[in-house]
Amino acid sequence: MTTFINISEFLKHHLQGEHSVALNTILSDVIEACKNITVVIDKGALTGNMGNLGSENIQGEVQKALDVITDDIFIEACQQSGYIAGMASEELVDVIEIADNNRKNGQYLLLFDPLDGSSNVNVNISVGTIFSILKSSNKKPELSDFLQAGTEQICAGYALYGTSTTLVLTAGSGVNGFTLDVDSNEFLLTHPDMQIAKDTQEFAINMSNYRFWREPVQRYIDECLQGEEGDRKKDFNMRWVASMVAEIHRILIRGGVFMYPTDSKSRSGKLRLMYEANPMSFIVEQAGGASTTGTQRILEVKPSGIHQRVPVMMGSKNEIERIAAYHQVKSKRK
Ligand code: AFP
Repeated sequence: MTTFINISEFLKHHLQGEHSVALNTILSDVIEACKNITVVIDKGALTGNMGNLGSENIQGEVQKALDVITDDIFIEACQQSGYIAGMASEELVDVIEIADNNRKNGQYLLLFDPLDGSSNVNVNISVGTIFSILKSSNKKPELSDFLQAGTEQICAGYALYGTSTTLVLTAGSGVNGFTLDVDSNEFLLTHPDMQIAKDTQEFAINMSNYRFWREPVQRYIDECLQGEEGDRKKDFNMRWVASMVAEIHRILIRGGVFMYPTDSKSRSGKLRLMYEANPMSFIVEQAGGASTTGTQRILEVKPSGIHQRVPVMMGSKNEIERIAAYHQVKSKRK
C-alpha cells in the first residue's frame, strides 16, 4: 500500500525562509477551517442550510446560507494565530479587524472566498474555498494595506469540495495537492509538484455570453469550435462546471484553458481580483501555466478596490499566450 506524507510534515520541510514559522501556523488554521467546511458541506440538505438567505453580498449576489456559515467558520478558525493583522472576505463589505490580543505578531493579511461557486451547492456540484496571504506593513491595517498586486502574495491555495476534499497550495516554490483522508481526518500529499500541460485541446467558458464578448475572445472560441477544419487544425473539447475551483483543479490535472472575459454586460468580467483571480493566477503560474486579463498579466494588476472584478483567462501557457496575442490585434470593428 502506498503511504502518503501528511500536510503538516510536508509543510515543515517545504516552507523555508523568513515566512516559514508564520506560514506553518496560519496554514494549520486554514486547514482546520477547510476541514470544518467539508463537514457542513457533506451534511448537505440534512441541516436545512442549502437555500438562499434573501440577502446580497457586496457583489450584489444573492447569499446562500452556506456562504455565511462558511464565512463564519473561516474567520473563527483563522483569527487567533497571532500572525494575522487583518482579513478580507468576498462576503463582507469591510475588512475584518482582528482583536488587539490576537495580532501580537500581526504581519500578514488573509483574503478569502469561503465558498466559491455557491450557486452550485443545492444541485450537489463541487464548490471550493480560495485564499491568499499577503504581508502587512501595518499591524493595524487599513483598506489601502490590502490593495497589493498579486505578485506580492506569499502563499495562496484552494480547497475543492468534490468527490473528495482536495487542498492545493503554493508558497512560491511549486504547487502541491493534498487529499483529505476521511479515516485519519488528515490531508495527505497525493499530488506533488503539479504541472499544467503547455498545450491543450480543452477550454472552459460560459458560452451563453458569446454575443457579449469582445472580438479577440470570439475569435479564439470560433477557432476552437471550427476544430480540425479550421486554422487550428485540431478538435477541442469544452467543459463548464460554473465553479472556478473545480475548473482550475481540472486544468492542473489535465491542462486546459479557463476564461471569464470582460463582456458588454459587466464591462469588467465577473470574477474578483483579490479573492479569485490573484490566488488562482499565483497557483497556475507556479504550475507552469499563464494568466492574463487579455491585455495584462493578472498578477501585475494594481488593485483599485478590495472587491474589484477583472477579466480572467488562465491555464495552459501556449493557449493563454495565443489569447493575449489576439488581444494585441487591432479590432476590425468600428
Ligand atoms: P458564485 O460563487 O456566485 O456561485 O459564482 C461562481 C463563480 O464566481 C465562479 O466560481 C464560476 O466560474 C463563475 O462564477 C460561474 O459563472 P456563470 O454563472 O456565468 O456560469
